[in-house]
Amino acid sequence: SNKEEKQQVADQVAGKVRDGDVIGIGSGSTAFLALQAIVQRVKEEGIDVKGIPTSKEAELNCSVLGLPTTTLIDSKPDWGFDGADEVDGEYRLIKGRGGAMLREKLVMASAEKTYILVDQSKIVTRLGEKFAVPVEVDARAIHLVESKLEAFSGVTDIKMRMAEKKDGPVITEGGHVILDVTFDNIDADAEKDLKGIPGVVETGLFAGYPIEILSV
Ligand code: DER
Repeated sequence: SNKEEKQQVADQVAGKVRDGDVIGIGSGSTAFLALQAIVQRVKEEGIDVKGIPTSKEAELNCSVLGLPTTTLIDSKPDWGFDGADEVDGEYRLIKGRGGAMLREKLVMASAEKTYILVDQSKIVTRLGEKFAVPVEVDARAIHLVESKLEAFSGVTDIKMRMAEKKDGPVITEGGHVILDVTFDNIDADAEKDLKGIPGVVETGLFAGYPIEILSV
């Protein structure tokens, strides 16, 4: 089952921990299983490991589970792990279902390597097949960004991500809003071109980062 698959890759990640490691801690349900497995090893072996969380969710989980943490200001991750919503044949990712792509990308870009933990349901032949690409936008730039996106190659739909447990839009940890952008084709320059639009803070497109896919 995909729960067992997720647990298998989580255990695989825990096996990679070395004493003294500073590890980027990913967000989402699969990363949470890996964090639990890592903390279990840290406690059993009494090794010195610090985490750099990629979201408030990950920060809270580290605190509850008892993993010491540090920040990108004070430290650099030796390696990291994170989940993904889609992985294509060129190892490009869509992430950000959890809305944490800004911090996730900063940690992934800072680490030597990030293990991407996925079950088979995340592997796609066409990137964008199942998920829209979240684009984090400074709310003051919504009209500017939407107008630029409408002229963007491959864009078929743009939707503001609305909150479920509060009125109005989802507000990210950075204080921004998210436009979920559906593509029927995501070309090689899409991540760079999206970031080139004034007001775009980050996107859930991750291409060309040092990653290794762990999937079962
Ligand atoms: O939001 C994120 O980027 C998460 O990593 C997400 O893409 C994967 O979460 P899951 O492991 O719960 O599917």
